Amino acid sequence: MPWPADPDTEVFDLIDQELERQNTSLQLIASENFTSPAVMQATGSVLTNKYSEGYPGKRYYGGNDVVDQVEDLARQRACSLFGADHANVQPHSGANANMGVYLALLEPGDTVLGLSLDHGGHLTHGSPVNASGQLYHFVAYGVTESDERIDYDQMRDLALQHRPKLIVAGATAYPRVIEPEPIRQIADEVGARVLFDAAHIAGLIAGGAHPNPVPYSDVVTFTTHKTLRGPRGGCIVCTDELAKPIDKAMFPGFQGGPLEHAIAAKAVAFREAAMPEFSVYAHQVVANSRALAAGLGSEGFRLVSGGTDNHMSLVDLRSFDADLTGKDAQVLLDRAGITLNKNTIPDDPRSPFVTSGLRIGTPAVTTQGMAEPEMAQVAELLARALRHRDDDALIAEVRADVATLCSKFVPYGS
Ligand code: DSN
Repeated sequence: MPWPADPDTEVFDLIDQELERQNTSLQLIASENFTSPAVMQATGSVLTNKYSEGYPGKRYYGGNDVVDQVEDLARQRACSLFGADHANVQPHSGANANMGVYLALLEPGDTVLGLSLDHGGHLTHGSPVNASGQLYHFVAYGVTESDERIDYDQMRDLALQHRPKLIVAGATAYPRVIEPEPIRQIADEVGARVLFDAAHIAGLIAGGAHPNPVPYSDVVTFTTHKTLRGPRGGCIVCTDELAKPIDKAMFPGFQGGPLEHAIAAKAVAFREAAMPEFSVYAHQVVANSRALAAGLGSEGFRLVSGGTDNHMSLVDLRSFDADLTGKDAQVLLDRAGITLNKNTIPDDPRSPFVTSGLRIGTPAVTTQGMAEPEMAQVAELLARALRHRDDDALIAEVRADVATLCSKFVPYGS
């Protein structure tokens, strides 16, 4: 039975449209990036055809000699990149990686500390609408009111009060360095384990631009598609002691067959991230983020915590325009060719669907070669669009200027 000869124009026309969108507009979503052609080649490879439930050397299906080598390579490269004892490269996503860790380390009802969602934490760090918050007793720590940075004193107080089995570090909307050492100290004081969710900053860690949490953590989870610039997926690295329970939790505990095409692409990305050029990239992501934050500050936006140490800024729109919500700003900026996401700011008076803030990231624009001068332009374009949001002609003008800027830095040119 041959495959259809006629091209599926419905789907492939849409993919062409998405390519055009990515090539001609600004991608400022902090959790997105432009992955390499080699990563995409592996993702689109014949490995997608293979069932390989289990782990290298212990599969439930035949024909896995090659797949075993692929997965071993990915595991070795992940360990070497982050200086870890053991890696599990099978999580389909960061959320799955976190849930796999909980399954390995916790019993339902166990107490866990995690960063509050509205202070920058993640759904899987105990949100009541997520399985993590429904299965385990999460207690939230937050950022200080004064400087909007993680409140390690509060974390310690809560740890002493609640005696958690696990402390979850890491964030999805936090623009500062997260120090792994004080978290380890607090955990040791109360006999807790540490899970560091490095989803956002994995690439900054790999490139040496942020401290490596591996020596201070029992387990580190991350996604491979954000600053790390690999395929969409997750990964867990851990101590030798936890290798068996973590592997057992991911499969057969939580997931079925691994996506070996994605695992091959993760291996490709780990190799790329170990290269000296990637360190230059990671440092430039931060330099660009600082330049963008400075530009946004000059345009009248208040930056949560006063600035950034990583790949993102969290912008409080109220200083720019008290009536402008994150929701409206996101929709308007989409029209101007500037893609980003609305985000709550600490203690946001508006709901997570409306928000008073925007999250703005530099991983993708840095990959396409933009540097500090372009970040100043991006800040100006963004402010201009929001300032003239009722003027269609001016929005169209910003859209044209965005396209001109992007035409000098086309990520996927011919
Ligand atoms: N959706 C991811 C992010 O944008 O941060 C987190 O899961």
